[in-house]
Amino acid sequence: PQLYDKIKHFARFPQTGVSLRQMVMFGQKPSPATFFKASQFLHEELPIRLAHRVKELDELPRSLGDMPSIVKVKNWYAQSFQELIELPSPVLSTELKSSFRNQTKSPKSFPQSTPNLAVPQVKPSKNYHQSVPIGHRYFNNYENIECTPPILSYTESFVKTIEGVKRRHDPVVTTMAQGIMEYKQHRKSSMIDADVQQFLDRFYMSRIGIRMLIGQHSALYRGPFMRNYVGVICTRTNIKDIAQDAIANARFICEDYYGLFKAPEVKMFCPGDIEFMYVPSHLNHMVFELLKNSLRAVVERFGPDYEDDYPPIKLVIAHGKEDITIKISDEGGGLPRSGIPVVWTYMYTTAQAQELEPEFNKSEFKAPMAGFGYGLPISRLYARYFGGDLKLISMEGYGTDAYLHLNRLSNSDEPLIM
Ligand code: W6P
Repeated sequence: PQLYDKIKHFARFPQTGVSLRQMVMFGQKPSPATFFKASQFLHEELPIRLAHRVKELDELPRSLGDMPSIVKVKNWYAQSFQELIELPSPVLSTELKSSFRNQTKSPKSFPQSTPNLAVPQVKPSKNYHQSVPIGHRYFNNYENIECTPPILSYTESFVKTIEGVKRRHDPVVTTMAQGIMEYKQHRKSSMIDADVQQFLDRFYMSRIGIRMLIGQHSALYRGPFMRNYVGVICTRTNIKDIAQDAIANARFICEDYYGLFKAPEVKMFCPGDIEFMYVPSHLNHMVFELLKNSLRAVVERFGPDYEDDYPPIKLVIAHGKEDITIKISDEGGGLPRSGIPVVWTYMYTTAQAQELEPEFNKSEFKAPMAGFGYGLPISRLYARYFGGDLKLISMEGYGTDAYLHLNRLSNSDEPLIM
């Protein structure tokens, strides 16, 4: 009741998108002050994003919103919201926000949610060039922020809190899928499929963003600190290496699933080494997903006894000024044009949604090779999240081409609908 008032309040503020480039610039010289600033940003941004989700889950038609699994998910969002706003935070100074916030989108005043600590910790230090630890106070010598023990312990507990939030939400995709199945069994057709589809696209896109921000922050804080990495972003992602890795994994899964000695070959065509800024786990996830679909189509078209004669799958990588595109072509018989939209829907599929989390540990489950899971729609959201896209073109009776476009400039803002 009181919590829901706060949620309503926070849901009135616009979400602030962060581009890949901004994430890299912000995380490049991590210092205690950087973590503090980033924590302050996230400490107001995450509750806003969570509140938008709770509100939207709350406003779903009863026939869907009252499904037990959907209620469960909503409660996770509300609980995470509460944990964040109840975590005491040092006073927010306005200029800290400007490093991320787009002024035009900013509301006039920010929610005064978090109880302020008694000590005024944030204060520009004029003599920052002389900064040294004095007594119990630590001065950072280039960021103009005093890193006092309360600041450092705030940063620490904030990271712990958001890591807990991320863990709590691990089962969201599977639980939502369960909720959709509950709705399908019990539906009095109040919500048409297209609306469910749009809602889920928005919901999962938002989830990708929240998890990216949390994952990035936690990786910047805890490491591992690897060369060419800023948090979970690799500034020199080698697309060929990732494709090779995804090919090996997808073929292995295919052999395992169909009991084959040799899965269809995947021939890669890549002009030299292409490096760009991206999140390797996202990329691996998308390419792996597409390859599994192609492999399945080929094996199921020609049958398991065709083992040595499968037509190879072609993987072509192209790079232009704007885009890097990966095309994956199979001769798996294709899909009728009328079947293409179905590939992107969440409604027609049977569970097994977990396969499509990038962090998902493959060894824990036996890989589902069969049927369209949530794999393709969620992969398309991953592509779109950083300004790319995923398209399918099919020649019924021959095969399918999948085009994965990745935005090479990486300065597109996060897509934040609502
Ligand atoms: C198919 C169906 C499909 C979906 C996604 C990617 C590739 C393919 N091939 O036959």
